[in-house]
Amino acid sequence: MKKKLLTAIFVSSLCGSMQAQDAPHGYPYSPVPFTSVKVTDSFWGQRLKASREVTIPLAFSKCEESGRYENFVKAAHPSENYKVEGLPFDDTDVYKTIEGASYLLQTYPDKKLKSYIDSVLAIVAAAQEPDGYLYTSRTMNPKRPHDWSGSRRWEKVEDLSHEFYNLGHMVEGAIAHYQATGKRNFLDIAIRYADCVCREIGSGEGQLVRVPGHQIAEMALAKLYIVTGDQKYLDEAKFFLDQRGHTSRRDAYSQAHKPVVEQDEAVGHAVRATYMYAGMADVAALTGDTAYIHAIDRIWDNIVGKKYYITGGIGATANGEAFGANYELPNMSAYCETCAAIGNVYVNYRLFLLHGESKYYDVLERTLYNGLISGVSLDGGGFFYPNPLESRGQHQRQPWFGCACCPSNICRFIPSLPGYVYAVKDKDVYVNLFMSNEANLEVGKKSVVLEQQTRYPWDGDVAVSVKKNKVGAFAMKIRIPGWVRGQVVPSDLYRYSDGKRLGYSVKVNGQPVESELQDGYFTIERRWKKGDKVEVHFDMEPRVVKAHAKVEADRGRVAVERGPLVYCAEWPDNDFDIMSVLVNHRPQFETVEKPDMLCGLTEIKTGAQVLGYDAEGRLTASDVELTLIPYYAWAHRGAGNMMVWLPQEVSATSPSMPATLASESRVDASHKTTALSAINDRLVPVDENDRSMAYYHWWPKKNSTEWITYEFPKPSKVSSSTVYWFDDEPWGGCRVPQSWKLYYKDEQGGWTPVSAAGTYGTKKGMPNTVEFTPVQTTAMKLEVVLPKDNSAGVFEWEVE
Ligand code: FUB
Ligand code: ZN
Repeated sequence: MKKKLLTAIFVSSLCGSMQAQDAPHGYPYSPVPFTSVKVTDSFWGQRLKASREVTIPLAFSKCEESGRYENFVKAAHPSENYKVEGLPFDDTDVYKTIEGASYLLQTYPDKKLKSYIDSVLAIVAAAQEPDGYLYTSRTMNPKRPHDWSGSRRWEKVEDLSHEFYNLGHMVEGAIAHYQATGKRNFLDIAIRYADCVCREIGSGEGQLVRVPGHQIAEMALAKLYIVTGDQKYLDEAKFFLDQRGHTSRRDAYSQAHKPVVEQDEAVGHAVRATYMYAGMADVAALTGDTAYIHAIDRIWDNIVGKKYYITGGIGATANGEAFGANYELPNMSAYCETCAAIGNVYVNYRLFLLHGESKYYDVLERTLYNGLISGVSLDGGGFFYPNPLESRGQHQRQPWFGCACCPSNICRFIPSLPGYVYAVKDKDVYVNLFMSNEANLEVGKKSVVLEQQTRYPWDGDVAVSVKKNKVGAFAMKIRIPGWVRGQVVPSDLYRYSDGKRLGYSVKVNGQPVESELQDGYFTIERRWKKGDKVEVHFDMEPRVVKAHAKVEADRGRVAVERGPLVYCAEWPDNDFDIMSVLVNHRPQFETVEKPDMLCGLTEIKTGAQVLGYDAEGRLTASDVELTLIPYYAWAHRGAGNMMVWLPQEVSATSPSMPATLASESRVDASHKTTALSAINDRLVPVDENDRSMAYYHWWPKKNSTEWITYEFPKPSKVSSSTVYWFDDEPWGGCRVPQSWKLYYKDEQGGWTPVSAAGTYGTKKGMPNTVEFTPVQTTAMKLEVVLPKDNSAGVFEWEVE
């Protein structure tokens, strides 16, 4: 029997349009949907505007121009002639962009956008197979589907096919669209695909037992259960969780090394992991299964205690886009995928909804203001996939990627942000985030309208006024952030090292009030009247942070924060090499408001020294004023150096090295990227396993002959050259080359091979030196034959 859809009022998308007290989501603390919160803030208003005016239109146009729509058209008319290209989850970028656009529609009705989405959905619907299966990477050419898809449905779903991942994003997008428009054209497609999966996957007779290779279907199916009331979707979500670790897939990369309820460490692919933890929270809330909750509590402790960047990023390593070992938090090579930051927000939000403690919002806020929004440029049109904490200029935001998971996740996350500001439990109203807004809340089934005014994160004054109150007495619970309470994160991973104590105060109608903090909240319980005003003041000063001694990458270094923002040093603000800086042991700070810079920000200035060498090679130190900007604002003014963890001990600095022939040369290469500067930056790995240095690579090219050239500043005599090869086995696509060779520019301007004395070595991450008969020349060429099945890369190429 077809179930009747629950009306929109009962529908929760956890930030969808459910009204608080209906709580079919099962969480003890109820979300306040983003549709109830009108953001009037300048900081977040700017981001929301950029999302509406740039990010989402851009993503739609990229879906169109990159052939993602075309894939659906092809699937509607399959042919053995189609070569299935791209990635088998390209369909999800379409779903995710529709999801973001649907959130916009709820706040900004737009007929044109609505009908554009309808036209896309018509194409999507036509691609669906009669039994509901919708996966263009197979349907367009079932005989020769995508390489990652397997020859039959679900054959590689635990590996790389992403069939369930596509389902998950489809369902999320479809629910958002249904809630925004009341139309079922997307929801029905998603229900048909979900039904197909529920029919074919399970423990019943004739069904296959499979779990998602990439999680998200767990969260999505739980939501589909809430929307439809159909128990089978919740059962399927639970089945996916409970079978994990029991099928043939049993590795840490996909969090299948143990049954989920036995896990206690965050491991493997960080996006997959966070989506799974969020799904566990949703299913736990709906089923009351506390074993899931105990597991995610343990995993959360592990993340915030050992695997969490100061910027709120997670997933330390590019190897498998994954969590690293405990305390493995490198800076330059930090992966910190934007999607993982979004996943981390999902997890912490849900843990708050389960436990009601402010520490989850402390983590959420840190991620949100730093490592998440760094993932999108201020104008909304450029994206980071990894969000490193240090750069030599090799990282720049891009308008789109072949693998576009991050931009399309930004599409759906930013418009949903207003839904994270408040929560309600019975007659308690939680003020969790600080941004100017007007919110229409349901408290004890009655309406309460609050207005929040603040310049946060630039200052710590927040005013909350009661505009309407039909409920009478209720408790307003204001989160006192960890950064005010002297706690960088809810663990000993980071600590303030400046000995300062910040304070806060709260007034009601101008009168100071006191409260013992409960779970991190300041509670004001009273019979509120229209016009009542709460004024909260948080002291906001620059703070110095040190990392746990076990975090090797941060030893001898400090980070600077102010309020919820982490700061960094970036090249355009400092006319010296910031990589050679040494921060004073007792730094004094000055803050400077820059209303016209990068959408308006507050800079921090502090005294420091830069270290270098004089002509005779003696160490020199000069006094400088170091300027810091918020981390999220970096990489908006061209390519160059950036650093979050600033050396404070001499052992951590890298004094500017004397120039070398290579560093003074003009570099060119067969594959032009912003990483070219890594080739002659004078930084080499410490050993074969050190991947923390910047590198240049030719990926995804393979089995071809590539080159790099140095054009010297003046004719020079050279007789030796050293290459440090980059190799990211087993996960990455680069290996040491098949072979390589050196050439010099001869007098006729041609390339002549050098007369090498020894062999051209290919040890990874180690010096491979070739001596040759000296030549007087203006340029050198490094010719590289890439491995047959992989690409190659270099950390450094030296010439002497
Ligand atoms: O596999 C789908 C998405 O692509 C993942 O979430 C990202 O990490 C990227 O690998
Ligand atoms: Zn991503």
